[in-house]
Amino acid sequence: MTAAQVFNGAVNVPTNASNLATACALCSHNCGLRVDVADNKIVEVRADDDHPSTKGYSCNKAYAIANYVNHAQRVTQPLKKLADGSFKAISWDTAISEIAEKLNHIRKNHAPRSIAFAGLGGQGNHSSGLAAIPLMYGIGTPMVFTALAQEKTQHWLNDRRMIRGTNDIYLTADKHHAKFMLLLGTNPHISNQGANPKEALKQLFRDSERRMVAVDPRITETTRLADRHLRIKPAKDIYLLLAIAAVLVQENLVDKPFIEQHSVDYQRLAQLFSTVNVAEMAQRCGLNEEDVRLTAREFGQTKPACIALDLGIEHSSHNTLTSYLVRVLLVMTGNYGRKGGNIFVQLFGPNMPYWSTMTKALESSIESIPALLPIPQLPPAIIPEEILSQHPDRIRALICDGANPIASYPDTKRFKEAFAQLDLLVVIDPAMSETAQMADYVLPSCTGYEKWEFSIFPKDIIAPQVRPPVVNPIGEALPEVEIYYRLARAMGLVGAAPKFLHRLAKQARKPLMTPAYLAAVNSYALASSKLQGVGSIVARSAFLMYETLGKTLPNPMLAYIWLLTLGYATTRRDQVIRALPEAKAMLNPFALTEYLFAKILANPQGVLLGHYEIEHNFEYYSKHQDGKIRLYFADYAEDLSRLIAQDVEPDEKDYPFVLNGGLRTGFTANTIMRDPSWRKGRAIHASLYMSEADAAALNAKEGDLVKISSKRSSVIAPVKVDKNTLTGHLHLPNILGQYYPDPVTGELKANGIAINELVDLTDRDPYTGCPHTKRIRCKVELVN
Ligand SMILES: Nc1nc2c(c(=O)[nH]1)N[C@H]1C(S)=C(S)[C@@H](COP(=O)(O)OP(=O)(O)OC[C@H]3O[C@@H](n4cnc5c(=O)[nH]c(N)nc54)[C@H](O)[C@@H]3O)O[C@H]1N2
Ligand SMILES: Nc1nc2c(c(=O)[nH]1)N[C@H]1C(S)=C(S)[C@@H](COP(=O)(O)OP(=O)(O)OC[C@H]3O[C@@H](n4cnc5c(=O)[nH]c(N)nc54)[C@H](O)[C@@H]3O)O[C@H]1N2
Ligand code: SF4
Ligand SMILES: [Mo]
Repeated sequence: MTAAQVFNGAVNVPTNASNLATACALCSHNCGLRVDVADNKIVEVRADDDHPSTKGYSCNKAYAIANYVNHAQRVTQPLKKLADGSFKAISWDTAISEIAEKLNHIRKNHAPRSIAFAGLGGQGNHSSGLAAIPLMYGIGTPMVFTALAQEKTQHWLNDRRMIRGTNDIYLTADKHHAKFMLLLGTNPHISNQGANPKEALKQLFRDSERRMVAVDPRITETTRLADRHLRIKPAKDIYLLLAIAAVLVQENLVDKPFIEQHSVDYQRLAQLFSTVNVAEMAQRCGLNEEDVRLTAREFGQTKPACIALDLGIEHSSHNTLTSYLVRVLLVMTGNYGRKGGNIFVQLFGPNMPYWSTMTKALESSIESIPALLPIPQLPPAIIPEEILSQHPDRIRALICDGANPIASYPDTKRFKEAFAQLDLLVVIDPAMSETAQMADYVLPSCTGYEKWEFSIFPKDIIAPQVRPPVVNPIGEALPEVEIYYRLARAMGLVGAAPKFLHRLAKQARKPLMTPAYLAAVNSYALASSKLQGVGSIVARSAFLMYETLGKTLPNPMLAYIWLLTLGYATTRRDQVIRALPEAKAMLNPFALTEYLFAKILANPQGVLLGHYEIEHNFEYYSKHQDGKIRLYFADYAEDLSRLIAQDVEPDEKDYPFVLNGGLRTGFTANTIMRDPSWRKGRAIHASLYMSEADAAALNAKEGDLVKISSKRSSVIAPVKVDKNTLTGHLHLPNILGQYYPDPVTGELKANGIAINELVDLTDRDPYTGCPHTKRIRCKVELVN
């Protein structure tokens, strides 16, 4: 059967061209780039001065983007696994119809929620979500798992609790305006997290009036720029935050007017903090009490002050509580939602409604949390138990797109066991990843340089970059949005759009006609919906727009971008006017939509479309009627009291080391790069960083092989004697367990260390299910 299609995948870009605007998709900074192309390959890469936010910045990794596109493991045709475990190339039509039939079978004979989605990893290619989420809505399943949900959802949970924060916002340190910055568990100098962090750090360093305190067990490129470096014992940050809160209360350093005007229930918290023994907390952290007190005083007395934190905290102990305490400290000092303190930034798109209901997973007590998507997300750590569950609605089919769970989700063995029990595993990926190798079907996606793409990470300004492809796709690769459309059609979730919608679509961008088109799409979606529920109508509308409006645009994917622009223009007009005063005259929101959309299309290097409200920032995003910040939550207070009373995670004699299982270095990019040769010519990268004292105690020299064992498993790595590493602490770079063919023998060879074999998926945050990849307890032995 021929599958319905909108787009055949051909983008027809010139095979030789220069100075094409694009973006780096190797980390969340998404630097604007210019590339030259010869013979359909990226041959030159330069940072783009015209990118509205990154303004000519890039790091060394940008020059390696061509290695992400061209390598020996590209999937060029849809593949189906045969009984003997080998893969056979099949046509798109066969792949789509077989997968659709299997999904429908599971949906009808079991439950919609037996179908799950895992993905939206990667760092700069997020267009797939624009159609994957409608497909999940159409199927009627809430089972969506993403890397983000195991990294940042604690923040959304706390923003929900404190200000009814919605899933399009994210609290971030305003590094550029802060006079004092407390940095916890992040190395922005290398990871490039936040808006132009290197520039911000440099400015802070040079200005004698501004100070920075970095909290990190390791001496890093960032801590070297700090005025004070607190070399905290790994995973003890919660006690440092408690100590700072205690000093603020006990020494009366809080911003009373801010607290009284903007929050409720502070007194109950103050009472709790007044009982904290600062000296004891400092001791638990392995820090000098005076340094802790000085830090707290500086933080309390310097305004504005911000707190930056990242994965060193987010994948470590008590990460929901650390995220909460950071917010409490910001409120206590009047730096919450204030310029130079921490401010909320947001996605390009509509002002989202507050989502009051959350879905509970079947086996674990984890609830899905709305985060950066118009659908709640669940943490990957619970996938295996949700597959292996005895519940009749357990997960039976998984669509995995833009993620490599076998390498990057916690507890590899449990993932392999669980995946073996699936009725259907579909992987959509440009590369034959470790997960793709386990799949029943592998569908070749274009890379982020072969399709229209956009990246979603919020920046310091609202400046979407929607980038056209710079090279033609390899083989039969398709963009994900087209794959999902075809699946939706083949599953019968949506039918072909009627002629009148196509006719109206041609006029849809004329402001006077936009409402007519939108109304027609929605009412047709409603009327033709055989299925129940709002989700199926949303799904139908999305796919109908892709088909109808999409056909009128340079690429059908742009229909989704138009929809985002419409949402943004109609609900965030004030932000537009702050950046583009000329927009004031455009009173018709559909005229404004068209104005902004035309700008997006005309500026593939990215375009400024809005400025945030930073003076009354949290008020702008608060959805509480009274606008007040909620500070006290009984469950958190109970947990904190327990932690104040004792260190709940004492050292373990049999596993004396704490391993940071995923240090960012200048040569890591999660599992996006397949061919390890982009790191060639330099030292061994996937090695175990160990202090001189620990190496000496083990009698290990640089390059010696050691066995690292956790309660779950063991891995082998060469030693790197690192004078920057704290004794008792270990680091492995986040070069995860990937296997790439040897250029001579063709045999698959390990190119990193399978760190997630060591991680126990039950060792996770009780509120959000975030794993503890930064706090892996282990022992180390020399391999002879
Ligand atoms: N032990 C340990 N585990 C970790 C971490 C750690 O530090 N330590 N870090 C965690 C963090 S913070 C993150 S963000 C996650 C990331 O983990 P994942 O969510 O797995 O994301 P990536 O590693 O970026 O995987 C990207 C996959 O997408 C594919 N891909 C690339 N481009 C495209 C595209 O355009 N379309 C599609 N469909 N696929 C594409 C790649 O080939 C690759 O297979 O890893 C987490 N896992
Ligand atoms: N070069 C590069 N950049 C990247 C990525 C990449 O793969 N490579 N990945 C991107 C992604 S997905 C993410 S999520 C970010 C992560 O970005 P970051 O969080 O900035 O980077 P990490 O190296 O994971 O960890 C930061 C610091 O945490 C410290 N740390 C470890 N344990 C503890 C602890 O218990 N307490 C404290 N206070 N500090 C601790 C480490 O020593 C390290 O210096 O990076 C992004 N940028
Ligand atoms: S890896 Fe990150 S910081 Fe480096 S060029 Fe790419 S997006 Fe920019
Ligand atoms: Mo991440």
